[in-house]
Amino acid sequence: AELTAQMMDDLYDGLKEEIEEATHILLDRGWTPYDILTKALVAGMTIVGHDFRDGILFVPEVLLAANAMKGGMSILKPLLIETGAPRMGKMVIGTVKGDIHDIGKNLVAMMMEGAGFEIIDLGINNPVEKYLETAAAEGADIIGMSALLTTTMPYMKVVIDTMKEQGIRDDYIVLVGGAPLNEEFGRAIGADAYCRDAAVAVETAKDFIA
Ligand code: B1M
Repeated sequence: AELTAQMMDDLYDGLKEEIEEATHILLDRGWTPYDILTKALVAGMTIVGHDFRDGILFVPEVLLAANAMKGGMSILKPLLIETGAPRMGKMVIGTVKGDIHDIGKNLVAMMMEGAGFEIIDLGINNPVEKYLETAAAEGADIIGMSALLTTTMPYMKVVIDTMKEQGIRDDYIVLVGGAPLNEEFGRAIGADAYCRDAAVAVETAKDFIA
């Protein structure tokens, strides 16, 4: 518990090497990758988010914190994705146009991969064409969209409406997520489901594929 508190402080201060070191220590102590992610890294980023909102932290500091978080995530990634899980299906995932937040999306991609899904990660700032062309070319089962800004989340509806116009809406399971979204928004834009976090995304995807 002391070490996780220290990690939250180090994340806040953007200390990447310290985060990496502590991640290794917790693994050595037998922590699961998922617990390290949620109880140390995501918990720490939540505090950063509050102080960012309140004008105590600014973009440069938050970038450093994000960079430190990614350091920890890159250690956990191989552990999360190496499973004997049977192949479940294919998902194209990306952050929507105008939005460059990618930590949550990366986490979802990692956990989905660990659960046996094949992931095509489109990265950030994706226009509708990118989602739809890739999904068609790859024969994807699921399209996943992430948005962290209230100004970019409406773009998810643009993607779904375009799918309807092209008559391909029902060819894919559409899952959406990101901090400013909620269940009601997901329903309103015509997504198949809103996923609160990465674990819910995995469970939801499994339910739809089964
Ligand atoms: Co930004 N930012 N940011 N930011 N940033 C937020 C989102 C904000 C809430 C901060 C705040 O004010 N409290 C605020 C948005 C306010 C609003 O829209 N109402 C905000 C703002 C304003 C901005 C800028 C506009 C700031 C500026 O320039 N003035 C700017 C926008 C740039 C742009 O995108 N065009 C900006 C920039 C940045 C940084 C670059 C500095 C950095 C991003 C670095 C990066 O991602 N590589 C950053 C960060 C780090 C944040 C906060 C602090 C943390 C986000 C994060 O990584 N969380 C964030 C505060 C917050 O969210 N409370 C904030 C950890 C992550 C694990 O959680 O992403 O929620 P999350 O993902 C979760 C779930 O949401 C879900 O599962 C994940 C794992 O459990 N999920 C999905 C997410 N995507 C999913 C997709 C799915 C399923 C589930 O698909 C199926």
